[in-house]
Amino acid sequence: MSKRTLITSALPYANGPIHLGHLAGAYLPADLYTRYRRLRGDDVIHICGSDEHGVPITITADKKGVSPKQIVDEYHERNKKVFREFGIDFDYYGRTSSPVHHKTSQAFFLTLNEKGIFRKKKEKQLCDPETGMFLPDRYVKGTCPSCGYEEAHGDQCERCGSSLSPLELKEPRSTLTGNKPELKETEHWYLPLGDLQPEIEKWIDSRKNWKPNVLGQCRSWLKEGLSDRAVTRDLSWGVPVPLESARTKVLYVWFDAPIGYISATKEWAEEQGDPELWKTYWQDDETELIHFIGKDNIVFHCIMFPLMLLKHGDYVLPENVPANEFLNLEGRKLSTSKGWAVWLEEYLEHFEPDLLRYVLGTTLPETKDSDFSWQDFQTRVNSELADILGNFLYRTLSFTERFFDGKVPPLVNPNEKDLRALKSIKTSGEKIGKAYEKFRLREAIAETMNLARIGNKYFTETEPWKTRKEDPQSCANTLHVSVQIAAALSILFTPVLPNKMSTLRDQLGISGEAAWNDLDDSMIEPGRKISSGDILFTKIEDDVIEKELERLKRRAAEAAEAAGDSESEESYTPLKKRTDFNKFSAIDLRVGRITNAEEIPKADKLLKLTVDLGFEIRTILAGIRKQYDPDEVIGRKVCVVANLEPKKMMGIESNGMVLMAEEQDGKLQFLSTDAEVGSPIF
Ligand code: B3M
Ligand code: ZN
Repeated sequence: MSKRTLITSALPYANGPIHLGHLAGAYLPADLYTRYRRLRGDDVIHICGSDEHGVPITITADKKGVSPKQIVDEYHERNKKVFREFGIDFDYYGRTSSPVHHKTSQAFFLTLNEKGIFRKKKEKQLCDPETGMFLPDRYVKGTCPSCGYEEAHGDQCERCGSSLSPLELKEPRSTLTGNKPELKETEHWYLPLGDLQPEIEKWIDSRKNWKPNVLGQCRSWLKEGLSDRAVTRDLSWGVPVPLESARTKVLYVWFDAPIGYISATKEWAEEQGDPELWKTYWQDDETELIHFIGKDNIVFHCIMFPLMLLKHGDYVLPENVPANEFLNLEGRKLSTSKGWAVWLEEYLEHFEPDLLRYVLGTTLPETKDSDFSWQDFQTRVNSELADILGNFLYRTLSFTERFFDGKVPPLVNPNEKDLRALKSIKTSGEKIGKAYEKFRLREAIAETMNLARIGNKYFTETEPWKTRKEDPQSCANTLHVSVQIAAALSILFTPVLPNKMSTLRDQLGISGEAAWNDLDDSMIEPGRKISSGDILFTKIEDDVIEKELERLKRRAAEAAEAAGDSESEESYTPLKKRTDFNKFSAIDLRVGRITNAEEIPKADKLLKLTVDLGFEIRTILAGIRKQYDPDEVIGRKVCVVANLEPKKMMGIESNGMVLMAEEQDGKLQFLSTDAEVGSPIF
């Protein structure tokens, strides 16, 4: 294990408020992980800050008719504040407009320049014919050359994640005027990614324990071949290029922003009264650098920034980049311009931070896109936080208070059940720790809740309300064991529910910060006075959730009206990446008829279908039970994927797949046909 860990979270653009998508992508996972490592007593710092440069900022400023500085000043403060209120525990929250950052990124550029890394190229660039302005990055939109998405930005396609340059876009248009851009000559400094590809490829191949979604993305870009990237821009907002010959140019925002991690660490060290301290985090090989980001930032953190660091030579490279996929909201892609988002400031007006930390933590888009819904929020708060964790803690504490004078009873002659419950503290702790280490945060949280579930079940099964009279020692043992589990939870849940666990620790009379090393099955000595205090989690009523849904829908409708469209096109599932005809025709689709359908015990989503394909009879499992009764589907003609590898589910081998169409509201419809059973579909 390395000596120290430097954790960074993507620097959010200071051009708008923080919403749930930001939190799920980078900040909450980074915070959970950091808090876990702190619990373990590791030397770890968590660095973040505002990204205050680049076209996203100037476009917002243009739209609002104010200066870029006014925009970043406002959102830097707001975002810093809301992160703090939500409990995102940064050691330092910097900003890229700071003098330290300007100096640091300019020095970085000069080092690479002096080492001869850049290639200077005179090239024709897109320019708006009406305003005469060059159109870098998001000043142009057009069709993505990789996936065909028509709304791709000049620097990146948000659908397939490809990093682009404006000249690569098909059918480009200026976002300033909508005009077709013209070409005008200008000179820029390029990072020659094409030539450097073998170096980065070698480095990526040497990475261990990276998430498959991250490695997969990197490998697919490398396979396509990297193209050179300009690191300078013809703009007036940004870090000035520190060269006489480039007086009117600034650094590309994706060149300076990641260096912001270094600048912010310098400022943090300054604040610690030890200005050189940043060097141990950035220049000592025993530092482990971990970048938490959303998937749209992978190319910059896994290819471009590591290459910059490598070529500079003075810095450590990232150990891991556990990027997350995207969070959808109520089944739709999140979109701030379409009003389809939940902003953190707004959330905090109505609910406590810990509730969202838990619910979002259990639905993080770790391996694939995931969905946040208010209904799910309510269900998880009510049936997990309140009914399991809250109920267990409240029963334990109030029972001890009422019947044992608030004093934790001793454990005498424990039985099998008592010992098993006590043992689960250690086994849970191990599982939870392992999951955190592997960045499997959802699993870590689920395992933590599982310990509360074990405690709650133990309490119910040992029936202390009965044994209180019949067998007082057994009742005392139940309370002793339950209190120990509660104490363990006060440590294990700290990363997720820092505020609630601090209250719980007060109730249990535990002083000092939670520490993993204290985790034990006898943390609370017999005789210790505890107090039940307030109920930690209360249930959320239906009307509260309805209000949130209404607010969301109202805002989306307002945004649609303002934009002049009655139906937002992004309410449809975005199109997948293009595929070639050969891949498509490798799939054998056939017409089939469902001849029998039955439910499968314990599988509440599946129906077991018998499907006649004409030439053979198949058993196929379909995830439609929630919407269809067996009787409704028998006799239907359906489209079947007939050459899929068989797959075993619930002990039954499923041999094919029945195609379904999913409507906007999640309703599944069969694809029906009049064709004869057995007919191929193409
Ligand atoms: N500001 C993009 C984003 O907010 C960018 C991240 C910079 S990290 C160095 O998604
Ligand atoms: Zn694309």
